[in-house]
Amino acid sequence: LDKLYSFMIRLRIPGGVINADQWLATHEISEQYGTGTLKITTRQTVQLHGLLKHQLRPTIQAFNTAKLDSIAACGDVNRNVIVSSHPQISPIHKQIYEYADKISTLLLPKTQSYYEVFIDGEKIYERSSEADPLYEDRYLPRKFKIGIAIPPSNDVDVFTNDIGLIAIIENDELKGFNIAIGGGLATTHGNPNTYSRLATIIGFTDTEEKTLKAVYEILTVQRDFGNRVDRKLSRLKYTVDKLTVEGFKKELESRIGFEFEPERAYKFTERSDRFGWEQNHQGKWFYTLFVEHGVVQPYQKQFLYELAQLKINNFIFSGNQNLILGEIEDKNKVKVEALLVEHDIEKQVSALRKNSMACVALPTCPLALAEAQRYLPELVTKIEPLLEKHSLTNDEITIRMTGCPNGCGRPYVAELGFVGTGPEQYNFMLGGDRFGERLNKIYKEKQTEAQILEEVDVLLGRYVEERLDSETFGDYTYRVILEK
Ligand code: SRM
Ligand code: SF4
Repeated sequence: LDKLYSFMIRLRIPGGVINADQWLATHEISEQYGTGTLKITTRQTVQLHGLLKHQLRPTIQAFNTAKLDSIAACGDVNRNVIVSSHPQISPIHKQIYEYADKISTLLLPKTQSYYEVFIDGEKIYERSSEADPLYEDRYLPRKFKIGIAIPPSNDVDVFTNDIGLIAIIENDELKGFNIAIGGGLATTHGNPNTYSRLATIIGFTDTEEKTLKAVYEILTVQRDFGNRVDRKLSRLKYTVDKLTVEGFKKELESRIGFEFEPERAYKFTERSDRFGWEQNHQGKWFYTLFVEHGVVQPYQKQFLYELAQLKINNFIFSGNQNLILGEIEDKNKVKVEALLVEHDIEKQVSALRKNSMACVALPTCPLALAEAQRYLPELVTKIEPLLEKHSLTNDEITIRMTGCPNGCGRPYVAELGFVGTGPEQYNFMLGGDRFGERLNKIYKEKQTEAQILEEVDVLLGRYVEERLDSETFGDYTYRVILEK
């Protein structure tokens, strides 16, 4: 008898877009194997939990048949590449979105073991012939993440990625990308050498060739200079600080053979998803569905299954753990609307809840010290009356929670951040801005629910009294509360 191992599978979906057939396959696979729950992650993909060891192969094979895979969704390699998810943001969204796929493919490990182990068991290459010029024989020192933002939206929290690309668009034409390096969020309680860091822009590239080359070589610098002794200090952010930004850039430019142009101007003015109906420049419709912390509820799952059967839209996962029903022709909108009504999908949700994010945490995450996705909905319910009391119900304050300091729900760039320290206790973080351009800081340590609610009440009251014109909650707490 073997132990009853249970696994989680996370798909690699660059840019987070799948078609209706792939949704149907994912639905059916989740019904057949695992817990039945589909969980949308903060990096535009889905996870299935609770797969038993003997279910792994058939699950991965079924995904493979649907042209979906989980290669490099975990491990010391480049992870799922994310890109601003709302195609209606820009008429050239598709062009930029394609970079996610190109970058993901460029940085895939060359090993064929995945197919050997999970798909047909056939040895495709001799190991010696599996040359991998990028990862060589040692992979990267640590996981690696890339995000592409399409201003004005920073829904991917671009500066929290190891590499952040910011699309520079002028007159609906893609001019190139500002390239930022060294973002990363995780800290470790009690280890002062660990820290969150927002990526630093090092310059601009104007062609696809130059952009891809720069991205590729940033990984080779990290491969060659990254810390391979202490995994707590091995992300790119520490390598950048060790070499200094200028030193890193110099090493990079010597590898790419050209110098970066100065960064170009851009502006982020939004980060949350655009819920409900929106239309793009071609008249196609997009409907953004709120999925609290990415956990697709049974009634939503049934709705999505029936919708997918009509094959009139695609499915786009957002970096905020929500789902966009995309590319709907005008003539088909009414069919989607009918299903939305039939399944009672459209619920009244407060602005705070819509802007909330939580990581998986308990019971499946082995690193969790406290609850997150199972508890944040309850905490938000308790904060909502306080918002009403201070006439802030429609204020789009961001609130994020994680069960430990690894930061999977990106709480360090929220206006209200809660980072688990132990059962029912959280570090209370304040001062992040609304659009993900400033880290927050610890305001109070190890807070219980009662303490959190008391503090939030006072802070909201003071905010209403003392804010400057159109000052956001995050900017106010940064200016007034953290200053002191
Ligand atoms: Fe994460 C580890 C879940 C996004 C930083 N993360 C984990 C593991 C795999 C726990 C483990 O190692 O055993 C979690 C699985 C829990 C479970 O039961 O499913 C887990 N991370 C998640 C997801 C599912 C959270 C969610 O609720 O959406 C996100 C999956 C993203 C994806 O699709 O690839 C997720 N993780 C993030 C993010 C946010 C992001 O990337 O935008 C971060 C912070 C950003 C960063 O990387 O700095 C993040 N996860 C970590 C870390 C700390 C890494 C570090 O630099 O030290 C770990 C632990 C580790 O790697 O050792 C971790
Ligand atoms: Fe697990 Fe911590 Fe990530 Fe939450 S932040 S999913 S508790 S590793």
